[in-house]
Amino acid sequence: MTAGAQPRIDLPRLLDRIARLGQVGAIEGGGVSRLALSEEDRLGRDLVCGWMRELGLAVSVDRIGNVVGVRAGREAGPPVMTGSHIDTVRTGGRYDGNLGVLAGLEVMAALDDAGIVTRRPLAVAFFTNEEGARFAPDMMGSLVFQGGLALEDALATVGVDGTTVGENLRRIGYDGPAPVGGNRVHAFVELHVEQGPVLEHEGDTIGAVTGVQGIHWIEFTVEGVSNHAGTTPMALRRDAGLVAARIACFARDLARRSGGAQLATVGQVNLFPNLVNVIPSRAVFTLDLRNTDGAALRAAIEACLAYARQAAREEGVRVSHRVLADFEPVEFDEAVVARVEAIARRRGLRVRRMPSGAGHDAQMLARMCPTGMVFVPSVGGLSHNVKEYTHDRDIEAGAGVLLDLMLELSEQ
Ligand code: HGY
Ligand code: MN
Ligand code: MN
Repeated sequence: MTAGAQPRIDLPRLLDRIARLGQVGAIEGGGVSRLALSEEDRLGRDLVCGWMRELGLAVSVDRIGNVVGVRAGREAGPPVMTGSHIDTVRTGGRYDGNLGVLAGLEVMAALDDAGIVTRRPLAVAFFTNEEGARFAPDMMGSLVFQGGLALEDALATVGVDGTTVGENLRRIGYDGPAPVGGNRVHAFVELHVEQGPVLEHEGDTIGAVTGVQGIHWIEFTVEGVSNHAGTTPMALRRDAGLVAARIACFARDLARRSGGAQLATVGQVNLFPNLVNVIPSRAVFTLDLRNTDGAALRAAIEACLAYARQAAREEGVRVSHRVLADFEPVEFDEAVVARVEAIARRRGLRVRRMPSGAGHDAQMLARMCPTGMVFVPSVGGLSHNVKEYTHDRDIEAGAGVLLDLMLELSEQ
């Protein structure tokens, strides 16, 4: 690291960027709706790419729309990379993903202010469609970046609105030229809001994230028979909506019986014809199953599929399913986790090791390089909610840990 002043995070500058990006797709209540590959996503991408160029980063866009800004080091070679995502769920907050990308830009700016050139190049990335709320699976861009999903399959993915990733990527102009394979990264570190209640509840400021739990998304389709709600005896019904409800209740009871490690969520339900006085002939719904224990997650998946078949037999309907996402639990690199802990302590911050409940791009990068994450507290544990909030002091603390972490990794 060339001699220079001690780099420091300029909090007002970081908060200003968070606020300005938060205006892109702003919705009532202080949140953000910036679904992957939407017009709002395009505007957000344009804004962040502009900031990358203002910082003198070499910006590349790859064929799935991942954007990487590189700051040259004294030596060439694979960069120390940070980043996250700027797409959001439809009722998202301004910190989920966005904080990690903008804190990465702030690290670059702080190094510029201090006149520091690191040994290794540094990079800030935002990956396409981390949320998976419009196009499954989630973490799609980072999965293609890592080589875990073929580009053609990703581009052909049909979203909840019936259009494909490829056509939307072209429409917003982010079907970039950079190849998606063969990426080399020295290490990847991601700053992210916890999106849960643990840090706040325990009074800790920094989470040294040990890994990410397994994630499995199933889309069920149940097909019964529409009929009149007033003339059809209960015993003669073939009610698709009922079977959907039974499967949802089974999954929740299964999770509750497992003592907390197993999570089950039915987030999306579509009934047809969805009318007050018509027995539904079709139900299409999603089941999100997660567990830190891979074997337990497999068992929960099988139990839910077996129950769905049993309920369908009992109700005389047909049930089919397709897998929308399937990711094993991931452990982050112990040396990186230990660095997060040591840096936080050196900065006088309370820190705890913890797994991540949410999926992150880091879980894909962990397949290709030493990877870790830094969490900061979410007020009230809220996320995927317009009221998502993290205190300024915690943003400053997290960005400071990220700065030191990238400096250490770039000189190692
Ligand atoms: O689903 C997740 O955990 C992430 O927000 N994509
Ligand atoms: Mn996120
Ligand atoms: Mn999210």
